[in-house]
Amino acid sequence: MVCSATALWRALALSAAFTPTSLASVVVSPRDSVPPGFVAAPYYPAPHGGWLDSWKDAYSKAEALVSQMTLAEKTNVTSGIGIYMGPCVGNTGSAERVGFPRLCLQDSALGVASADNVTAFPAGITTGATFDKALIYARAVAIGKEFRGKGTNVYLGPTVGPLGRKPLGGRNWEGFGSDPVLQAKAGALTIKGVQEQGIIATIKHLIGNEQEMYRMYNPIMPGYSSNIDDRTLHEIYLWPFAEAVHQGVGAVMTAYNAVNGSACSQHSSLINGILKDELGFQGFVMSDWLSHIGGVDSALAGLDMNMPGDTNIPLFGFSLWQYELTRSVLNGSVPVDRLNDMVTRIAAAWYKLGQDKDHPRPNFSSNTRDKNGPLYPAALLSPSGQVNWFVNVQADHYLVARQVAQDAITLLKNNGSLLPLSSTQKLKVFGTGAQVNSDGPNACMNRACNKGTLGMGWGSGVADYPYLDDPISAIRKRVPSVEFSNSDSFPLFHPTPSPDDVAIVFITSDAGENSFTVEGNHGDRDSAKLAAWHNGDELVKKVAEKYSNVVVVVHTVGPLILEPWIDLPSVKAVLFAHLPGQEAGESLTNVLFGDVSPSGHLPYSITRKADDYPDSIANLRGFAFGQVQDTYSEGLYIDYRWLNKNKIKPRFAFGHGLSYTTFNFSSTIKSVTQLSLVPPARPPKGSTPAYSTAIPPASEAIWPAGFNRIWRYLYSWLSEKEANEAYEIGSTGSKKYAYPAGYANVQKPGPASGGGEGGNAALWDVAYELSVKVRNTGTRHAGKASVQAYVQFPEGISYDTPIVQLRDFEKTSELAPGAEENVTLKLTRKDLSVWDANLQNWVAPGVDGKRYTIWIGEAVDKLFTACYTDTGVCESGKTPPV
Ligand SMILES: *[C@@H]1O[C@H](CO)[C@@H](O)[C@H](O)[C@H]1NC(C)=O
Ligand SMILES: *[C@@H]1O[C@H](CO)[C@@H](O)[C@H](O)[C@H]1NC(C)=O
Ligand SMILES: *[C@@H]1O[C@H](CO)[C@@H](O)[C@H](O)[C@H]1NC(C)=O
Ligand SMILES: *[C@@H]1O[C@H](CO)[C@@H](O)[C@H](O)[C@H]1NC(C)=O
Ligand SMILES: *[C@@H]1O[C@H](CO)[C@@H](O)[C@H](O)[C@H]1NC(C)=O
Ligand SMILES: *[C@@H]1O[C@H](CO)[C@@H](O)[C@H](O)[C@H]1NC(C)=O
Ligand SMILES: *[C@@H]1O[C@H](CO)[C@@H](O)[C@H](O)[C@H]1NC(C)=O
Ligand SMILES: CC(=O)N[C@H]1CO[C@H](CO)[C@@H](O)[C@@H]1O
Repeated sequence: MVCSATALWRALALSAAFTPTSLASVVVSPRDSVPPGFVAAPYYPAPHGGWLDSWKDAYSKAEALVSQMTLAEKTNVTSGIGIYMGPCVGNTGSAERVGFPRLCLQDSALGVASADNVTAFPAGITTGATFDKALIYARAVAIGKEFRGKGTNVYLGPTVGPLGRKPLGGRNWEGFGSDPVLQAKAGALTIKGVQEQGIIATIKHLIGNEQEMYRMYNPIMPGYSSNIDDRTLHEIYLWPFAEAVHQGVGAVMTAYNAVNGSACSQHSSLINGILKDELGFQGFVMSDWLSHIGGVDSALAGLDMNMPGDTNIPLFGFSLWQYELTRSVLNGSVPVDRLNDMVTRIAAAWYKLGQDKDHPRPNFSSNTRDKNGPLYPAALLSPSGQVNWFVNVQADHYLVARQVAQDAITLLKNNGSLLPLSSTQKLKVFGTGAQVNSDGPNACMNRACNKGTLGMGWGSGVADYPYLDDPISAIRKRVPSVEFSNSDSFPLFHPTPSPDDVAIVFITSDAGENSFTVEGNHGDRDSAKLAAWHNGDELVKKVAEKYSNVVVVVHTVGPLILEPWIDLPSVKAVLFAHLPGQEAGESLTNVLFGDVSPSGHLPYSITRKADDYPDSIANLRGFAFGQVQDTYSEGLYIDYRWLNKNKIKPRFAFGHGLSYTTFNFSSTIKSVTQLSLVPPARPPKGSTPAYSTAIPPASEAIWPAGFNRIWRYLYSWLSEKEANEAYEIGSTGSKKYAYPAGYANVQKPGPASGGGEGGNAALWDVAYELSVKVRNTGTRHAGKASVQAYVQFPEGISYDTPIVQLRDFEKTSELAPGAEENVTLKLTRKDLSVWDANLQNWVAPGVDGKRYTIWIGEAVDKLFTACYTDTGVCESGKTPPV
């Protein structure tokens, strides 16, 4: 098919527009406009991996393997072979001689990208809206099986950054919602499900990638700088990454943008300090695609793999690693122990996930849907062969995909119980969003258009639909007489409906990656803002003038302003179906016609006005000469944290979601672990692999005689002359590399806040357990209840904390009327702590008998019960603080 081939040719054409001289390193002074106080402090050296017991076996196997590798083999493994040079979106070099294969790294977080016969799962935001841990995990198991079935090694997901700070942000929909704990738990369960299938998961993007525009470094402009204070980083944006590391994630991807003025792909305090030392990350760190801007500097700052191998202007056959990394080691600039650590981390992740045993090789091509094609498309003149084997990996995964889509559907309003509908109902459907794009669901490259049913956003975070079960087809199965106006305008001549007729209006809002502009939106919703696309709000109003019973179904990447029509008396019901993926139809009709009660809950707040948020959140950062500055001046206060603090009533609060039935919750709390002010002292680091630190001989770096190179393919070898020259510098020290200020090469013991995967292991001690008995108190409908636990910190502590913060959630199974179920929620030491930037540790400020209140409810504005940590009592009927 044309999609990826077109992408390839576009990229080739793009590369031709640059002359090689423009490849000179980015000429910018990256820190000149960073606001005072924000610093990217040096943190060196890169911590060696292997010091944690949970990775010991993998590291000893990796050590045995890496000690057999030559210099050129080692550098080969750390780098991609070039964009469009292999079957996957990222392909590393190999060390076949010692049995280490090329690794296949593949998008996307919602299914195998650019491949046939796969499932297009619901997006992350939809998955988050289920608030259902078992379902989040089940989706991940299915995704992992598909990535394995296609022969990939690395799943480029889950996405937890962007976290959803800015409602207009383009890629929020790839993640799970605008709350760190929702992102953390959904991310960790996704990693668990995927990695149990032997696929390395990649938590991304580290960090502060909260808008799309101006994210990338290019020869004239650096990527924007997200300026984040230490406490906000720890308590909001880093929280899901810590949980991912705690879950044993194998890979981390850095973000395009900078943090505090330093590019994330070479940010020493971020990668070396926070990720590898404090969080104890043992896997490998890769760059986002084409964000590699410094060769030696990124290696020193802790990057382990560059993707897809090219410089940030691809397709010239140039890399800052591969042959350059070989040179940097020979000339002594990158210490040998750093390269050994890079390779060992990659090999250890490979062993940890069991990929040394019977792991399939890629049997599909991201570059073409044809059976045969070029083996190295970017080489232009490439040998051809079979590249697609059309392995069907879908199994029965449509079932879990449909379940997620269905259980995510969020009923915002249901006045007069218009829903569920009866199948004898006279129905009229409006809006192009009800029917699949007439050119086919995959007609637009990377889904970069908004035509027909919107099942996912656009960019690299997509998969091809095997089919799209659209809403109108599913509705027709229930109500064959349904009439459909496949237009986003209200028909000029429309017969007057009778008072009982029901109209369903489909509206959409799309967003995606900055590599494509759709209807004036540069990834972010910079043009459409928070209004429905295609005049959808106008359509709803017109329909509501004629019909007295209107249901609005919204397929959206995130929040919208619903004020133009939400209070109209005839707009009786509103369903957010989020981005359902391929199973958009039946999942919706199951809810519309009452086979199941809706049980989705909003993974973000819906405000009445866009500027209910402060400027730093409400607006995107626009063009600036030099570096665009995005300063997180709102600190911890995003989404409901901000609204609560500022007493702004949203239209629909975070967590809101109605059901056809009602539930009663009754809770008890019990203390499990007595907390201390700070966690107990961490254990010292264990030992790490020990290799020779001598610069290897130049002979390990030289092209094999008579090697037949593929044009523009990235190799790790040097000519004999180059290798000897570099070795001469390295062995004599005749030239010194200009190391960054603060550079050192003595391993550190690691900070007090570290010690285990994700941080000090004691942070995951369970402090309190809550048992919540949930009863379906309705008489007609079965339903699933969402139970959410929010912490309110003690009064009178010396830290300013958001009024309430989500800390755990559970969902019941489907409860028949009268039935009950007990769910258990847990609060850890970390859940009850704040990050003290002076102490550089987590502090539980309420240990001396102060009262934490744990609020149990089904949304941040529906908190039914207060449980007190000091007395162990739970009370219903208290007035919640928000
Ligand atoms: C960014 O700067 C702030 C303010 O100095 C500091 O608290 C924080 O630790 C810095 N973050 C990183 C990742 O360098
Ligand atoms: C690097 O990887 C490529 C691709 O697998 C392979 O052709 C080449 O021989 C490898 N180089 C070394 C030094 O093993
Ligand atoms: C494709 O993957 C399957 C496993 O799903 C494996 O059995 C097969 O060998 C692979 N095909 C190729 C050509 O590698
Ligand atoms: C070593 O090689 C790297 C890669 O080409 C280069 O950036 C660095 O400046 C060199 N170091 C010395 C001391 O020449
Ligand atoms: C619900 O409908 C009733 C009449 O059926 C009306 O009085 C009331 O204002 C409506 N409420 C909302 C929130 O639309
Ligand atoms: C649940 O039922 C109990 C006992 O009937 C009652 O006291 C309590 O207020 C109810 N709670 C909620 C949240 O409705
Ligand atoms: C739920 O827990 C309560 C109190 O611990 C117990 O009495 C009840 O039997 C449990 N209900 C179910 C359905 O397990
Ligand atoms: C079962 C199935 O969907 N098979 C498809 C796999 O992909 C090839 C090529 O796109 C199709 O022809 C098959 O129908």
